[in-house]
Amino acid sequence: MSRESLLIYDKAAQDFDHALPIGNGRMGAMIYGGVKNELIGLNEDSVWSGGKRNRTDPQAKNIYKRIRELLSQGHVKEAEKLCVDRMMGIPSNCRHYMPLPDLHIEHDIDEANVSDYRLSLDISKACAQVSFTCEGVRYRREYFMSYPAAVLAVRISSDKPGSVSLKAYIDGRDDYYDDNRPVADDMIRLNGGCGGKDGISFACALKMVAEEGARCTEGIKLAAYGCDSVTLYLGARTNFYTASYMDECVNDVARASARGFDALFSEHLEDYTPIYDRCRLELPSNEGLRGLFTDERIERLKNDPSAYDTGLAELYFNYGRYLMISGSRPGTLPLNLQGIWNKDSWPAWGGRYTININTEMNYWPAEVTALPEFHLPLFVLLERMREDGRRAAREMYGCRGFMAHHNTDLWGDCAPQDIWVPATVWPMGAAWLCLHIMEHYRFTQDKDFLRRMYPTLTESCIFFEDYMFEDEKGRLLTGPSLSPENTYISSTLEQGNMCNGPSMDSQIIRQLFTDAIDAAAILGCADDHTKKLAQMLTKLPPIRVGKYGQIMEWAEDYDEAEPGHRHISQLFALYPSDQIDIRKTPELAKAARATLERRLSHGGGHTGWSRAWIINFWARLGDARKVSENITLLLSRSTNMNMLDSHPPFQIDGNFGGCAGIAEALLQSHGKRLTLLPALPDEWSSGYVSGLKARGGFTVDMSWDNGLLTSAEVTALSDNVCTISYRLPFTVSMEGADVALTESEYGCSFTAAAGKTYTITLS
Ligand code: FUC
Repeated sequence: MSRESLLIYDKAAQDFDHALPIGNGRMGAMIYGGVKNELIGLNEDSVWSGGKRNRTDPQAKNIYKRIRELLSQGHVKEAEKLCVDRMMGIPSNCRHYMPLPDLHIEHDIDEANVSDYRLSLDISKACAQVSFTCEGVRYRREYFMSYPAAVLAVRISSDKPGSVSLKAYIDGRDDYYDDNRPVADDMIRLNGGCGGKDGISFACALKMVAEEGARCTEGIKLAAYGCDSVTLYLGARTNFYTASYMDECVNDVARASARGFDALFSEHLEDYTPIYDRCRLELPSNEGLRGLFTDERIERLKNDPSAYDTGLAELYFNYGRYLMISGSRPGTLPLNLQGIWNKDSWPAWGGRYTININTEMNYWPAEVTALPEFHLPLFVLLERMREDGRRAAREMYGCRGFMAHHNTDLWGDCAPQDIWVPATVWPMGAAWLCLHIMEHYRFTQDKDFLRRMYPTLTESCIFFEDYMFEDEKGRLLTGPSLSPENTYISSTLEQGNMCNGPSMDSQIIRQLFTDAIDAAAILGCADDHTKKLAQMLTKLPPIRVGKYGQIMEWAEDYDEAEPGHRHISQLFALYPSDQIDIRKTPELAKAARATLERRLSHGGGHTGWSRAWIINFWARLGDARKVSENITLLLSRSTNMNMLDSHPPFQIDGNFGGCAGIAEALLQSHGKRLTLLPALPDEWSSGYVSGLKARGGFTVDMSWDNGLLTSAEVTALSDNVCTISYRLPFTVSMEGADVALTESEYGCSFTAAAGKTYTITLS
């Protein structure tokens, strides 16, 4: 078996959903592969629509408790009206993401005579290629985005000297750039801005190096005639990162061109490949299917509901990791709704950080698939949110601490977003993001990180200490709030969104307080505040089972107006949290299953991200068949031909959620145990995975055959108790010697020593 790492097509992309993404974390490019007119869509992650601002409405403070009261009394419509009138942001939207101009290459080719066309993306090398034959000459274009050199490099060559003639230029929406002209006889620079005096300004520089032949500038274009090969270097910088952005992008391309394409490409491979290779998955793949073009493989699944393509699932996993490495790096902004790849001046949902599921989902595979440092940009944004989140807490709710609603932007805006009752007034955004702190610690065991982020975690808890209220039953509830985007039907048959104490809020707060208490214990800094959190935990409403045997979504056992709704927020407790666990809370796990079955039987899972979440749920419930079915549905119904996730439209969260779901089928490490192959689909009967990470700081390599584990190795990062759970008995050895095991309710435990590798063998 070899890894699935190639996306390949026999035609150029006609639209964005066929174009292939490359990126260096900060800059992104979509390669369309046109023969005569090549279009390369460009992005830079800090190109957003404007500057930082304060949108909180202090009037909210005078009204939110009244809204809470109205909701308790069942006056839902009145409460919702007051919310819309008095609790929205001023103005109502955060900033939104925008594209850079495009790079165009006009290749002097007789398109009518082109044959043997190929467009491909090799994700094991993070480079794209276009090749074709025209009038007996074979042409090749190679594209990669270098992280170390901070440039896009494109080489156009052929097997016949003197046959490359082309023009290259950068252009796009001219309402947002001021200047686009040659700054040297081989370089063009475009300067632009996105509006507002404190807004984002950017510059792109394009440099051409030609081998033999002639080269000149023609207006805004760089032209090459009769060359052996032409290499283009493109740099982009913004004032978000540096005041000298105009000079820096010129320096980037000057430095890169001085070193040359081959040297940059070797450096790129040295940078990229070790990260990509940290984790390897090999599933049985069918050679016949491997011979098909990628769009044919996806079409095949669309056309035949009973078909599956294990190799494509493997490719989807590898692609998720590729997109994370290419879409964000330490020091850049986190992945937004489109990662960094966006063509629209006004993208769907503004291409923002939607933090009622989507941004969190982007980071689900980061730890388990061995990309922990790629998680870090999220924490930088979280830190940036604290200032605005404090203001929102203080001015809108009269509370200490910090909080955010359901969106944020590059500046960390925390005020309400949109004027949309089903989503806008939801106080949980910052809290959910804060759960990533302990998650990063559990995998990496990085105490310094935890120490640095602990104040953020506790500051989020402090908001809820002030904000929650005790109802007549003595329960601590949030409100006014909602269960993200879903509508209930009350006992009086009234429909509503706003409510007090939706289940997801209590589940997030339970995890938040538990994380803060655990972090304090690890850091040895527990105090009276930690004790208070422990007391408050006992007053949070428990997870409850409703009339359909389902996990209740709201504090009352309401029906849903749309029982197949894409959000399944009440199962937050099953994944990503582990408050519902098949071993520890079997009754709740049964109710979680009923919840999923109810959602799915009403057409649930219709967006890519929702389907991806469902895969993770089934994996946690140990249902391999459902995992397999839903992976196929994700591939066939919610995957564009370039393998990017489709909401529709393109939204990258499903790629990451799906990647995490595949990992979750192979290894789980919640509930203080490592469960090996917990939901292995029958079609993945034999396989191999290495480098998966587990909570507690373990690295896991495994092989299996006929659906059964053949060997597993667990390497410990630090001294720690390791509990292994597998459905058959096993022994553990280290350096050839047996390791004594203690049986516990959920597996067999031993004390692992830092740096040692333990071999698990079936007995
Ligand atoms: C939430 C979801 C939508 C979409 C948007 C970006 O509002 O309900 O489906 O993913 O975020």
